[in-house]
Amino acid sequence: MKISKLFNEGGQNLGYIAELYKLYLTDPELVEPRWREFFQTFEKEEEKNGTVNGSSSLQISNLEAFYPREDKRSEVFPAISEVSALQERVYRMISAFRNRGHLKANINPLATTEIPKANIKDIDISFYNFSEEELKQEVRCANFQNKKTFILNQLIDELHKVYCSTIGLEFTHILEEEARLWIQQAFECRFENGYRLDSTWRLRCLQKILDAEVFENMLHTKYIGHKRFSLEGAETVIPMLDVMLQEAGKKDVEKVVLGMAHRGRLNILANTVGKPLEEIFTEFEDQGEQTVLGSGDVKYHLGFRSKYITQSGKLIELLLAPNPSHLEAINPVVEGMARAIQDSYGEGDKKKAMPVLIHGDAAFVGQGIVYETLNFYKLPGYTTGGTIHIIINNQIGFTTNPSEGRSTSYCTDMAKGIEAPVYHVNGEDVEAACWAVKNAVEFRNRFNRDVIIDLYCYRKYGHNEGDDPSFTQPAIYREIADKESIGTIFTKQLVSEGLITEEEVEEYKSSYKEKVENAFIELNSKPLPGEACPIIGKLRVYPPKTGVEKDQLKKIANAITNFPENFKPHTKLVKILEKRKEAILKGDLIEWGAAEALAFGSLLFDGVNIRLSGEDVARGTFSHRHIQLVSNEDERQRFIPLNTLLKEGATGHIEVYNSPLSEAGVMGFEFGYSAIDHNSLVIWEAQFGDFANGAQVIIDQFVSSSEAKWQLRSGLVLLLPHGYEGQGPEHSSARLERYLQLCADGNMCVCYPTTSAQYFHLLRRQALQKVKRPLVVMTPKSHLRTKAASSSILELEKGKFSTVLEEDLSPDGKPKYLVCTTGKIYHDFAPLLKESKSTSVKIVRFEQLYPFPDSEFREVVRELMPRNIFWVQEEPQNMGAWHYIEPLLRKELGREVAYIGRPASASTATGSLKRHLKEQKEIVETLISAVS
Ligand SMILES: Cc1ncc(C[n+]2csc(CCOP(=O)(O)OP(=O)(O)O)c2C)c(N)n1
Repeated sequence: MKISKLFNEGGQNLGYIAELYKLYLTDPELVEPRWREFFQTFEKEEEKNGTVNGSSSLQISNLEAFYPREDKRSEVFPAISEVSALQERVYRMISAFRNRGHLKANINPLATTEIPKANIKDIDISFYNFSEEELKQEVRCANFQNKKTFILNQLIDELHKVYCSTIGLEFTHILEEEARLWIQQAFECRFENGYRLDSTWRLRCLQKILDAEVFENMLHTKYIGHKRFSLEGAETVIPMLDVMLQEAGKKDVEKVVLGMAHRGRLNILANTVGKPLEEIFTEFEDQGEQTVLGSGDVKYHLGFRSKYITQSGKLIELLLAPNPSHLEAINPVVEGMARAIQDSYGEGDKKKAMPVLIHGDAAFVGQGIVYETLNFYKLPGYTTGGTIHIIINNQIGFTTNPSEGRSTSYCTDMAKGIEAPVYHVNGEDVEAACWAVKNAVEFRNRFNRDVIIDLYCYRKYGHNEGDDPSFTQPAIYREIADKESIGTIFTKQLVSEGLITEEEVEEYKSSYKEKVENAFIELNSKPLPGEACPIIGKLRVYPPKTGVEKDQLKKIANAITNFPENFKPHTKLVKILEKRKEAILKGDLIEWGAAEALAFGSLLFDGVNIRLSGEDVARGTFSHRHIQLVSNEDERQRFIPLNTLLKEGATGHIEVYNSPLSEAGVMGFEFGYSAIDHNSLVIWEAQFGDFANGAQVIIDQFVSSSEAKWQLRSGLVLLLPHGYEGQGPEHSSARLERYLQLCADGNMCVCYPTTSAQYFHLLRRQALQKVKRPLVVMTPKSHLRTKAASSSILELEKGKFSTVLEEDLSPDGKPKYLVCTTGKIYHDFAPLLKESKSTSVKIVRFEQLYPFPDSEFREVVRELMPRNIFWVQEEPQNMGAWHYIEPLLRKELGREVAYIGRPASASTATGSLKRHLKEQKEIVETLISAVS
């Protein structure tokens, strides 16, 4: 008989059996041996019948179908309780508390707000119909608190104490058994195993809370109405971070990378990260006008580096990453930074650097980038061995209530998808919060998984200090106005425990106040700094040597097909790679993919590590790269032939990661990586350049502006396939115009190379350049393998990256027309111009658009007196480089420049191939007739 059939025929016991079976699936030990045997027998039978996977009748989800709906359970259960044994009801109860006890936990410090929860009956003891007699009996307890048996009454008390106190733990969704059982045991036994902080630590926590409180009070009185995004209502975070760092120190953590938004940031900077108070106040006084490099940023976005010494004398380096206003955008950046630090320790060592992300409740549930980042936790290219997440859950987002901001019960619910344990903690219970964070660090260290602490608290003021929150949340704010501060509550607790007196607390507060006052005095007695600092300054590229000796190129060519004897890639692929190798060895034309392999290989000889990531980058979207090969016999085996260059004397290595299908998350990660590791060439490639706008926040807030705002430099390369080939509106344009619009102060480099040699030298220039700035490259699709875009080996050996390429097609060296252009359209019109005998044209290709190569351009147009000047592009007039370059050309040439290209358009490209071809033909014909 199938289990499903049994359930169908199970009549009124159906729900009960289903529940037992659920319990059995969680852990077979949780059900009585006779039930265990019973389920095992049926499983075996189903396996034999081959129905386990086919019919999925053993799946929980299937069982749900048989399980009575919530409102029917109470009807089913009384009937069962009459027939079933006490022990089975006890197991059911334990399971209910482990699964759903958090719903009854006392985690909300506010009475006027409600945590939206389903009405679950089985965490109510009356549900189990225990008689007076039964309550006194000894029962088995499914290993609860590591014990075999309990008196039922005591068991019920303990279940409440463990699962329904000020921490509500969600952990039963963790499928990895060892991790699940570890956390279960740690949580159930916490009161016996060091839950309470010792008196020294309790006092230290009180100090931290008082520091946090006094700091906010001082700012409140000194800078009335200034935005500071106070931490008040969530001061518990400060001792939590302190405990977290202590615990991290014990677990061999040497570096912590912190990312957080505005809420409480100044407080954390002052009281955790240790930014000098004077510096913080300077920012309040806005004295930075004189000192800030670049544009600077508002005070609550700035980062800081410092050193934290644990009680046992261990030094931990802290890096609080600067972040933009865009909530949660910092998440992947912090992960990338942490990964870069971890990689610097050597392969696989994820323990020494720990990422910590502090979130807001509304942003955590609302911003998609949160999930994109959570999804990294186990991926080889992106894991950081687990992240500690702390949510400052003040139960409001600006003026929006949770009921308006999420469909889930908790703001953390999506984190269950990555099997992270979630601790919902009452922010007014300082010790509970400290235990949670300690346990979280231990869990991360053991299981390399993310952990989430959802700190339920409140926000004392409005969204910022100028807002009146009672316009929109009058009842909540009436309650908050009457609340005792966390400092007061904790002081009372420690006073009642006899650890400290009220007078000592007041004395301590005064001494901290004095410290803050002194910082003000110090600040105001200092004269303002004199000279304003320059902005970041024009990017002037002092090109390193990028040509590569033929011998080295040959070594790299040989490596392209160098894989172990027992590793057999697809035979067709071997032929392609052999052909690539032969082309290089024989000195034939080098296509794009080969030039890229040669650039990468040569950089390995220069000691540069390469990290390439993006969707399907290992093969390449257009099947042009094949940098990492897959064994034809065992798909799990992968091999990167270029890494065999190590044996030839190369000292760098290359890592290639097919990324998740995410743009913002992955680009953010690579940005973070590249901001920390300036010695590696870090490349993110878009599947098609069009998709990069999914990462617009990362491009706008980090790639283009991080140096101006925060002096945070990155050498990230964005490879963006771009070009009009009739593939429709979403496979044509990387939106070159957007990048050009973002360029100023030498913040980054935007290039559109037209040959494989140019691409080769560009990559090498980027990697070898000392001063790092991001590089955006429009890369080809249809020209990946064409002769037109291929180069000779000599160009790789001797050449360099030319920002401008010129061709004089005039018969007498006195061209009548100047045709300026960039990128792929050159390959469409140049052959026709070259064929036409009647043209007298000079073509100038801008291979680098920004920084504008003014002197190189001047050089090629010197003494030129053209009759007409044209700019040719294939993008519509409101897109591409036109609006950027037109004023520059006009300034350089002192003349009007005529536009040839598609008219302005709302959409990037047509969806019709025929229409595309017609449009493309028209552009070329217009040009030919204009210059004929
Ligand atoms: C991506 C983004 N959208 C909108 C905003 C504007 N904004 C700033 S704070 C805030 C509310 C944030 O609520 P929550 O995440 O709960 O943090 P809290 O301010 O309550 O600490 C909003 C909507 C923003 N900064 N970033």
